[in-house]
Amino acid sequence: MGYKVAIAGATGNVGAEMLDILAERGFPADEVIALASRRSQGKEISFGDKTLKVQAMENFDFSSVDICLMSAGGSIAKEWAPKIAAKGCVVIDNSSAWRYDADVPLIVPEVNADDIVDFKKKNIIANPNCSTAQLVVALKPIHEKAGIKRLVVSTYQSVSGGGKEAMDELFNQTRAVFVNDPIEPQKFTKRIAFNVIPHIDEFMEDGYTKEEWKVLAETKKMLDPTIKVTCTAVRVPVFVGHSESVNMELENPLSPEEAQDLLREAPGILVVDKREDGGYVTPYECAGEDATYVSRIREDATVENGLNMWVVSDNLRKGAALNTVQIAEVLVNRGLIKPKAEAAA
Ligand code: 2RA
Repeated sequence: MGYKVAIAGATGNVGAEMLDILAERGFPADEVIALASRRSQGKEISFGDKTLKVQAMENFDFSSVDICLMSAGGSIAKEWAPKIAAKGCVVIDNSSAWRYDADVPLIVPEVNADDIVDFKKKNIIANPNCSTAQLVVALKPIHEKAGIKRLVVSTYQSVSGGGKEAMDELFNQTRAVFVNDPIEPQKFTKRIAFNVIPHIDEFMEDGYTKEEWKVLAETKKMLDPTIKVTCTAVRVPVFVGHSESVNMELENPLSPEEAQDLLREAPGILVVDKREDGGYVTPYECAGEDATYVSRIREDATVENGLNMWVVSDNLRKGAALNTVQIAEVLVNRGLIKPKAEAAA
């Protein structure tokens, strides 16, 4: 007997990827329910070779649902996750609403799958921000072997991280440049076509943005609170795929060759690092892929035990939908939840 799974926010970028990934990976679901706001009620969306009719989340009874994969934004998650969890349905939420709650595990299965047991405290599990998910996958083997003391991260984030409207804005502005139409930024604060913007999410008092703070807070929660982290998060005119320049100061020496070998053995990582023209990855090549790609591994000789690398992944997949489904797989494969229908039979 399989699980009953609901997707809350099924009509968004990430919701659609969640449905695709559940189907691709053959998640053991007997029933998958697509939920969204009342506005989208009745809309049809595809799930594998089936078509699902979107239902309104407001009217939906979660009592018989085992797992809710949620990508509906922070304020909806804040209000709805506890209500859904109270019905005995485990919520795996993709927003930032629950990530920093001490009673909610923040999980990347390749990094800290064992922390998942804490889900019992609130019946909620948080999925990290896209830029942190791929980062910690690449950092974990290095931290285990050589101990990371300090990190300097610069992100190059695609517009899909800002949702469908942000993708449309890049498309429309790019077109406008060629046909000489006026460009008026809407979702972005400045023109994004043929430009880069050093600003993602809101500004905080210390001058950092919330996106940059998330990289700090989430890396510390999942990997090690003693690591010092600083970050600059930048939006770039790429549709899908976040890239990151990562500078590390390690406790112990680790040569680039040793780092390559470690990363090659680590789960979820593909190393493409040929030190020649084109011997590295770009986001365009990683869109639609599941792996976290690592290139340009090299020594930083300006500090003791310094190392640099370039990390790229599909932000809608490993950065969001894939990681959420992988968390659900950990719950199932470790026998942490049983289908409610099985208990009732
Ligand atoms: C972004 N990090 O790229 C966000 C999405 N979670 O805007």
